[in-house]
Amino acid sequence: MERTLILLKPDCVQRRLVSEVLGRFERKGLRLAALKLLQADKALAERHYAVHRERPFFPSLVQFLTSGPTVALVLEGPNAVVVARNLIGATDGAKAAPGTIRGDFALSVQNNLVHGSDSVENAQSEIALWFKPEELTSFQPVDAPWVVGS
Ligand code: IDP
Ligand code: MG
Repeated sequence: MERTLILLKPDCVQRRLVSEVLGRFERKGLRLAALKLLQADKALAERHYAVHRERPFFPSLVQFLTSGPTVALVLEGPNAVVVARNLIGATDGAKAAPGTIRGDFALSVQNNLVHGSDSVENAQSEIALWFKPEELTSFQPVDAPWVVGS
């Protein structure tokens, strides 16, 4: 069982696509372990995207992530990291495959609606960055034998 950090970025909230995007993860069978709406400050955005700090788009990216509220969530399930990344699609919305979240709703490389952790290791540090341990829950959905198999 894995956990991954998902951000519904400010463009997703502004465009009222939160329920659509969250619904795709839920319908896949991933389950919520944590969920909140918050305004990210510059320090949080810079830490979240620290790996990109030398890239030319970094200032614009930090500005974007702090430009409005973000929905942060933790999803749990078998192979949650790669499953979520596949649902999200390629970084550039204009090139992302139809059927993926970005392929269906994004046209921009920066304003691409959603973040998903790219490895189990990064998921753990990103979850710790956005959530306190007591904000995380774990439960067994009643339909788990039907979704995951036994
Ligand atoms: P990912 O979100 O698909 O993992 P990354 O390469 O990790 O993509 O980039 C992090 C975020 O930075 C992207 O989701 C996007 O918002 C932004 N970004 C990536 N490449 C560019 C670019 O070339 N110009 C502007 N923004 C970019
Ligand atoms: Mg990335």
